[in-house]
Amino acid sequence: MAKLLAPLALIAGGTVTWACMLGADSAPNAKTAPNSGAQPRAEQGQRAVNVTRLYNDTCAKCHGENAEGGGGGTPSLLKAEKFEQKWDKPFYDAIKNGVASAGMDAYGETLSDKECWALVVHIRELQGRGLRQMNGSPKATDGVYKSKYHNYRVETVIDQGNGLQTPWGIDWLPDGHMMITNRPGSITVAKDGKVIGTIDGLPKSLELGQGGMMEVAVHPQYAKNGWVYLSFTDPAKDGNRSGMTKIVRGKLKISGDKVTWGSEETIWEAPQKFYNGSGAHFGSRIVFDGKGNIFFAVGERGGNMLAQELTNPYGKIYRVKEDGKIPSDNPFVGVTDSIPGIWSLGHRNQQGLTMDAKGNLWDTEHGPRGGDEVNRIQKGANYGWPVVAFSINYNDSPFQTPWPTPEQKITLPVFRWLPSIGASGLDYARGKAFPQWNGDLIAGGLAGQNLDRIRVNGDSLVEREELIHGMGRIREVAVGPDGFVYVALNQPDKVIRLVPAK
Ligand code: HEC
Ligand SMILES: [Ca+2]
Repeated sequence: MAKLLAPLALIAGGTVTWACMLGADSAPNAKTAPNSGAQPRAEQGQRAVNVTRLYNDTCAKCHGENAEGGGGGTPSLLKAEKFEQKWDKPFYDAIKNGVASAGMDAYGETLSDKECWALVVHIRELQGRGLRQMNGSPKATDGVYKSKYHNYRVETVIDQGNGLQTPWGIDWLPDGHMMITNRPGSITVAKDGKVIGTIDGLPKSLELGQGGMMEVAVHPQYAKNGWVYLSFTDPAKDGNRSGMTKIVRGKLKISGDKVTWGSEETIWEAPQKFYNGSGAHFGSRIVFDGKGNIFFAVGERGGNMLAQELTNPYGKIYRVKEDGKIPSDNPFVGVTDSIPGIWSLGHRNQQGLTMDAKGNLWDTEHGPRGGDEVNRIQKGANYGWPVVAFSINYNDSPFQTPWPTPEQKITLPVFRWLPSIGASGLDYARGKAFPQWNGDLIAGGLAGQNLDRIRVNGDSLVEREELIHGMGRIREVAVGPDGFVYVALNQPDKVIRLVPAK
């Protein structure tokens, strides 16, 4: 035990807090905090432990620098089974309490809970990398991918070079027109796989970091009412380079190849004081519940703890009527000073939102480093950011532990990606194309470049399967009227789809 402690003491003595490093003058202050970007800081006075160093100094002699094991006969952790999320807690407990029978010490007295959890995150990152190297990506034989229930081909729908620029959202009109939003501010319209042009007269949006023109959502009764909903980064009125997520609806006039936007109505916007210059976390998907309401997501805009404040619009999922009015049975209506549209809180950057055929609302959201989440969204629930999280800080220092106390009343994700994939588009399988996937969530990852099928029963993960990997950053997943799975890629900017194969 004493031998193992030596490197730890060194780390503790050799680190400094943010405040020391920056000097008193430039220490983070309240004025800059909400705009300071995505990275949560180590708390003041907390040892800023570097997790990689901690692992290499303390654990690698037995577990190996890449979790490959070997030291004193320690088994490898690079096994698919040990990568499953059900091992989160047992891994954490092993580090905290030791494994006496195996000769592994308990670290719970010398390391904080956050440090013990950060070591699990580090092991997950090593496993993610190691298993990918060993197992590679899903591969096609003669163009056909074989998966557990269905075989499929990947087809290009709109290739690069056709005007797509960081495509963000996809939806279809009943007559087959396909609309694809481009983050810089336009919407591409295609018919039968051919681009016919872009929509004229759209609201002005601001491409600000991760924000810009984002979601397009066609009303389920479009044939009757003609409404199309958009979310985008609305530029601030003062002309500064700052913005905030805004939701509008409007109607399209289509004559030949000319499509024009008009009859615009604002459905939701925040007061100007909440517009900021951060390029982080706009959220922004829009979902219809079929009962006259829409749900939409607004990210935490770099505001961290503000995601917990009911008086602040950041980091929330909203429910409003289709015309923007507030349903009287929303959970925080009448709670002093709270924003009445709020449906759930404690979100970070929800870039995936869908309501399945049973009426369950699902989101996917980004953790910082590790801990991207799939949540089942319930009325009034708190999803924890930044109080509990599966992640660590981008700078390799510990952040939080994932498990709340009962008093905190925080709802845990049903699934978390560790390491992060940059969770983005989300939809659920339906229709005749892939019947044995029906009801399963299909989720995409930006940095992870992965498309996952996720089956959940109630709040438990049943299975997860990777369908494609490494074709580009996946920003949007949309199951088409044909039941095919459409995917908007970024780098290269194109739209592909999964179609059934024998
Ligand atoms: C003296 C060697 C040794 C050191 C040092 C050591 N471990 Fe272990 N550890 C083991 C052995 C052996 C096991 C048991 C493996 C098994 O039963 O499959 C184990 C089990 C574990 C497990 C549970 C694995 C499982 O398959 O359930 C985790 C997680 C773990 N160690 C993490 C760590 C971390 C993190 C550190 C550093 C803080 C550390 N260990 C330090 C030898 C060591
Ligand atoms: Ca959460």
